[in-house]
Amino acid sequence: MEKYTKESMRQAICDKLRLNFGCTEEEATEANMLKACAMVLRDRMNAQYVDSRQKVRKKQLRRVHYMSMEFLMGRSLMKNAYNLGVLEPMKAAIEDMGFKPARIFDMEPDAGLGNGGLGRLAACYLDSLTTLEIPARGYSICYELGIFKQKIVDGQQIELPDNWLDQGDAWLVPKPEDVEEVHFGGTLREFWDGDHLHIINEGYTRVLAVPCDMTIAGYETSHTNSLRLWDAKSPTPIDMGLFNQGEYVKAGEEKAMSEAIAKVLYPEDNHYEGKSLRLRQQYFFVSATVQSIVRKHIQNYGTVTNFHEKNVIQINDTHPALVIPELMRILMDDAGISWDEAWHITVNSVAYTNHTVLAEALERWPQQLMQTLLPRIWQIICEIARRWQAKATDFYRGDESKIKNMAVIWDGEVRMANLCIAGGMAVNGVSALHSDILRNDVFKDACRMEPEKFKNVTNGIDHRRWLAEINPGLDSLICELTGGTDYLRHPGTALPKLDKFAGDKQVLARLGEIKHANKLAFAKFAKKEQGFILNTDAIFDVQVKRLHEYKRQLLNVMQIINLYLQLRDNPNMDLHPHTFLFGAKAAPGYAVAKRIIRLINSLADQINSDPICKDKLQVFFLENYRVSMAEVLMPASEVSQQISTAGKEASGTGNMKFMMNGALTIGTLDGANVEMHQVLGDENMFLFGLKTEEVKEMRDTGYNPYRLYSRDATLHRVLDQISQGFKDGIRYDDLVERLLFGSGSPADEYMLLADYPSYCDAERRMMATYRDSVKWNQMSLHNIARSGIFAADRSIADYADTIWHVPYKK
Ligand code: 26Q
Repeated sequence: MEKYTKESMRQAICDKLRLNFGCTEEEATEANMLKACAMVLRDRMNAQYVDSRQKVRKKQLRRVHYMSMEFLMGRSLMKNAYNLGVLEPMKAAIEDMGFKPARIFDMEPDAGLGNGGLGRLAACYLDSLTTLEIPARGYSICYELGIFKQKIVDGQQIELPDNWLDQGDAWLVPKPEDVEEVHFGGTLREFWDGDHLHIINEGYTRVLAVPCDMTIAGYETSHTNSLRLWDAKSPTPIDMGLFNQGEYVKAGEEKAMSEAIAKVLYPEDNHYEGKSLRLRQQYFFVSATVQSIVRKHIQNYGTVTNFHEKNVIQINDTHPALVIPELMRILMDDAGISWDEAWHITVNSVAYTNHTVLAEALERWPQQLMQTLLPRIWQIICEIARRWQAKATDFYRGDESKIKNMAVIWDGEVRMANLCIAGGMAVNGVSALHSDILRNDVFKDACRMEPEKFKNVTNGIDHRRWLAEINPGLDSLICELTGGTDYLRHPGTALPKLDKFAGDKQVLARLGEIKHANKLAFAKFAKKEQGFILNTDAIFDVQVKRLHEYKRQLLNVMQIINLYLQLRDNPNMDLHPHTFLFGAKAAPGYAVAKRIIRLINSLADQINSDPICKDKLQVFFLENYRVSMAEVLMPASEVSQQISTAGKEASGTGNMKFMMNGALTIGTLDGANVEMHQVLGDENMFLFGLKTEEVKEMRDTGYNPYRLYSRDATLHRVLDQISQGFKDGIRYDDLVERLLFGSGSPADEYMLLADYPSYCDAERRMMATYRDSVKWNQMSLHNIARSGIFAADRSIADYADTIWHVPYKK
């Protein structure tokens, strides 16, 4: 296809404005411009998509189906323009037409169809799947409302609906011709036909699944994939019978029930709640997806017997676990093959990625709910459970505790992780440490029985978005020093070339200048968004991630209070100016997390208004942390806080984004920090805290946070300050109580007090290093140079090699 020039791009945009909005470029609003630009790119991607599909069909390649309840896509205009290689002509054309490109890009709402790490990972993987030319499709739900918008009112989180489709539908193409029908409820009737047992469900409720597709462009390739988002529609607009009886509200109830399925994304992350609507969402998207995959497969091959050779279904956590019984159902009840044949196909098609070891996040659905909502699926799960249990009993010679651990159904609940282990061909963790914990702890017994299923694929991020696109200053420096744009396709081999510039003062100074320019840009953003005045000469010390006790935002708060109290004791203390930035959404029902947000705001209010802190200390809570904010923040960050209790954070991916943008990490040996440490060494990051084994041991031998509190005077002082609160008069005794005594949970469950002294020490080492800007920039350079292992291209290559067994572009 012809490359766009500024002129041809301008013409294309003009045509879109005329045809779709009936306006000229002079009359167009910024919103019109955004949509017109999106349409120009969408046309091009769709044209490529037709060719890609044809090629895949002709070559009969194995396809990857990536199923996830979340795809946190963020914005797409700049990303697509970048991948298509038309970012420059597009910016020039926009400018030529009298608009500011940055303002147009800023108009685009984030597609916030995800909570955090797991959802963003899925989005990064779509980019790499496409760039590596793997035939793939993502599947999810077209939520009307994405992750809530966070407002801070009087220091507290308020949730507002995120109606992203108002402005953000420009990338979606409805495909009504590919509609699927999903059935809920009903009763089963069994009958024999010769020697074949038929199982029929009668009296079920129908919901239509209508696909809305988003085309995905790769970098430097014409290969194109897509993300299929299912929208829920009722097959009947209204119940005419009820309507005619004058029951107007009742007449519309069924429609409302159906359409509620795609209304809203559940905002809990790393926490499971057994809500029936959530289970409906899961089955809705699973059933529509599996039906559509099997239908296409039969169209192409005329049989299901080779299904597993031509398809692989990767499931993002257990949320789509019902693919296993659903695929069994379709193969047996619709395609008419036997249990054994269907099982062979299923266990060779489905692979499961685990993202958490937190017990409260493992999905367990009540049998009652499963049985009434999905009677046939329940039947199949029972049979899977029975056979799996027989296998385990045989293997472990009836050892009750092992059989209990591995059970798919236990105590009236369906355990989704065990279902995935039984019915999948692979189970992978998302970092080396996490995969070890799965093998040796969480899924130990299953792993002994089927060790070959257990794999590791360390997470990665789309480095083209998270470095090149958002940090153009750093991108140019890298290109200059490594000899071109090779790093965009081969970061693992190109970025290490930067290491040899560690002694080059000029390069180090430029790195410092780039960071400073990015800090100014973020300060401008924070001023515009929230009216904050950031000190751009201060260290930008950042903790952004979902709010959760295990992530220990409170530990960071404790350390800041300590610093503040020291400054109060000694206002002339020699302290390099320090700006602490927090960003975090709390699940709306997570009261403790919300209290911590309020505490951060109370502390910020105190410190930012205390004259003693002027030009020295600042604390800000960034409202509504999201993908598009991270894109401005990552390039400006200098310190990355990755301080979870060892063994709790499966991987982390924010840690990788900071590293790639040259921030230095203060962190525990948790998740992917372990692998970061392997490439960086002690000398290029600030490690602290208990290791996974030590955490366990301390728990087992009786951890006593109260003793630490009574014996450590600074710790005592910090916690008392939290209890008492700050100038706004709000006390936080509840949080301190939770640390010292626990309340329904173990005291200091995440061991903040145990790690506190070592954390303060790491902070001191970091501040001392910051004074030596040459040293700092050297470390920063090494971080960038060695971040190549965290590119999503590497993760996808690992999946392709070890789990999917599909070829890809090298
Ligand atoms: C489950 C049932 C009902 C309602 C909600 C949920 C639910 C939703 C989202 C459970 C968990 C999540 C999200 C989990 C998540 O984001 N985990 C993170 O995944 C990242 C990518 O692998 C890792 O880097 C993080 O360590 C992990 O916390």
